[in-house]
Amino acid sequence: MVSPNPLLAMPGMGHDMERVEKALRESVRADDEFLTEVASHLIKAGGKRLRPAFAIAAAASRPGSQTTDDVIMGGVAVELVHLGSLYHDDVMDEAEMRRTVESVNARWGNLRAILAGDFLLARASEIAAGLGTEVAGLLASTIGRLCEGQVRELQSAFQVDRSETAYLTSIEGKTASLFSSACRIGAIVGGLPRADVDTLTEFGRLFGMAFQVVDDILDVVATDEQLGKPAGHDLVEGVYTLPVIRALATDDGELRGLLGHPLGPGEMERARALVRANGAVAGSVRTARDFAEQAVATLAPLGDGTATGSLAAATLHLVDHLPVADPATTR
Ligand code: GRG
Repeated sequence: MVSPNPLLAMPGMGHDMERVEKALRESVRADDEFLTEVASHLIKAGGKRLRPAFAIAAAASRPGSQTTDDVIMGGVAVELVHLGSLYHDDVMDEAEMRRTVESVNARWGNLRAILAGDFLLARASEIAAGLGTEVAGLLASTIGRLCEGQVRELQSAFQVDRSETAYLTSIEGKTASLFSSACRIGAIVGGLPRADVDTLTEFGRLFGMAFQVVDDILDVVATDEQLGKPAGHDLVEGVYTLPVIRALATDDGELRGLLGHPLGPGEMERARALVRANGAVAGSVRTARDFAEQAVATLAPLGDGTATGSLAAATLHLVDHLPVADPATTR
């Protein structure tokens, strides 16, 4: 979904993001021209670059700070892990589109997509090692958490009795952990006091939870054009996310009858319509808003500087611009 990210309005962020862009492209250059092309494919395709923006904003929470080259490289390392996970995720899902362009696996096949994804992770690790032992260890454990979250999701595929707890544990690993680490790495490299490092780590986790719940709501309510990839993809893959889990809990039997196995022609749209009609979407928006509000509240000990304000604005922007009715207005 295309909507301006308030973090980009933070003073100096436009310039910092240009530095990120340049460093990202340089970081994936290989001796082999073909590998460079495959590894650059999704970088050239765009993306919101949210994770580097969070690393930069976290570092800027220290009053009077400048964005050092190390902070930029911290953001680049996190974005490379994100990219590597997208390369591997698209192989698992046999996805054809990503960031509005042909996916790497669709263009060059699974073997090359996996190897190029590995290459991105290797470059991320090399950069992190240059930023110190703590950052290197943190990035490595975060890659592990992404894998754990993704495996949990795979293990519960097509399970109509997937619990909300199982869902929340999975998204904490596959998505929230990387936002949390983006903020933590920015704060560590930016030289913030330990208490602030921990505050920003928890902020990033809560933001990441809100972010994934919103992403999962959009899969049910948004159009292909709004998403830049086919909507309803989670239902097709048997990934039953928060709105679906909640719709199943109050379903008269039709949705449960459709799910639990691969969908036939037309069934995905029927399942999406049933979830949208159920009230589960409004409840999921409420949950996303709760995570977002908790994230903003977490920032309180940092005071009301520009960077902190931008982090809070970016968080509320996430839940204030959904193409669905917000139950917050009817509380
Ligand atoms: C090899 C690191 C690694 C992981 C393997 C495949 C896997 C385990 C994890 C997948 C994790 C995953 C794809 C989670 C979804 C995260 C998500 C919501 C991605 C979309 O993020 P945006 O909207 O994308 O920020 P852009 O394109 O804007 O960067």
